[in-house]
Amino acid sequence: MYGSEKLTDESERTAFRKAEKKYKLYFDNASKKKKQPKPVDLSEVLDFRAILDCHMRDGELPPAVTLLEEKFSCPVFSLENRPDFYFIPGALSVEEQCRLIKESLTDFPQPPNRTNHNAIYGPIQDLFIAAKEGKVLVENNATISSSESKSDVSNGVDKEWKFSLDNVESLRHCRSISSSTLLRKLRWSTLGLQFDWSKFFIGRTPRIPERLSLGIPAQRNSQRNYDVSLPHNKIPIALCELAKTLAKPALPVGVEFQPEGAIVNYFGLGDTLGGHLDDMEADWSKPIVSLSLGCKAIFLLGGKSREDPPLAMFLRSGDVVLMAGEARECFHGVPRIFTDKEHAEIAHLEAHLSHEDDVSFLKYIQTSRININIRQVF
Ligand SMILES: O=C(O)CCC(=O)C(=O)O
Repeated sequence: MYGSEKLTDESERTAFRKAEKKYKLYFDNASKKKKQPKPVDLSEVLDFRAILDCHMRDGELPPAVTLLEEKFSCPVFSLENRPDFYFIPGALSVEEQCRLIKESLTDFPQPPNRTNHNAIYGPIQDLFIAAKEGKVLVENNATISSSESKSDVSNGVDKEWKFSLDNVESLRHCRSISSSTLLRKLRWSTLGLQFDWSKFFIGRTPRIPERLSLGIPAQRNSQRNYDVSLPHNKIPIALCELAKTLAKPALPVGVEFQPEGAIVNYFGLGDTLGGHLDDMEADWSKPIVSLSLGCKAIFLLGGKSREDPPLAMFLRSGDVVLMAGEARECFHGVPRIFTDKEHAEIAHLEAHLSHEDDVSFLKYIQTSRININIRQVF
């Protein structure tokens, strides 16, 4: 599901794959200078911000787009041919976006929450701070001469890793990796009930590809991969309250969303999230509340089969998507993020993170996108 797989003939087989290939980042090899992204035709990408602007000026909505009147404090759009899918452009204030970006990099990946690094390095404490301080993560069986934090890391199996400030020369005989590389390779972390992605994926390849690639309608696999025995903290209250409020347009009046688990996805240039279904929760009438932060992305919303041609739409920082009911049976994914100045559309974040204390957050988000998707598990 994560990463960029080799596009073989297989990739051309379904309408979903064709769309992924159309929007994916490719570089122009012809250019001798700096690698240039190949131009892509974005004319068919649905732009809900432009639709919102047009609506504010009393303009007409595109034929398949509907505005849900009086459903929420800001305009909520739905799509005629994709029931139970909701798009709330600019739902998050710039303050909320910046707070969530900071939490996604500092608090959310902290143990006992799990990340994609757990499988190799065990739980890692304070990765963002370590990256800021230029620390190196070193396998513990090596002799390290100088001071450093004790047992920052332990995978609970057979290896221990800890952060060191030592220079590269003294670490020559140790297995080590810089924390800035680890931060760049951070792909996901989980909040609340822990979802052990490593049981589901080997590296970047799904273990049960038939479910993800053949367009088989998903079964309700409640708690299939949530491991309630894994130590976990509840989802932070502020995020819980935000998700409860945002979920309202997708729920009947009087029904409350109960956030129990969340996945934070981190995207850098060239990273993709392949077409998939989220079928691990018990009750699909409850929405997935999905928040976009940082660089702009293209989101593909397909149908119940990979053969159904997906709709492409832009996701900008502050946009919120809700997928409930029938929409939960639709394949979806992220084939592209834009990190260049013209397309990333993060000027409001740059202005808000301009204080010198925020420079490390700003640097990260200028080339990254973060998605937080919050779920009711039971
Ligand atoms: O990044 C996004 O906007 C979508 C995330 C998603 O589909 C997922 O984590 O299941």
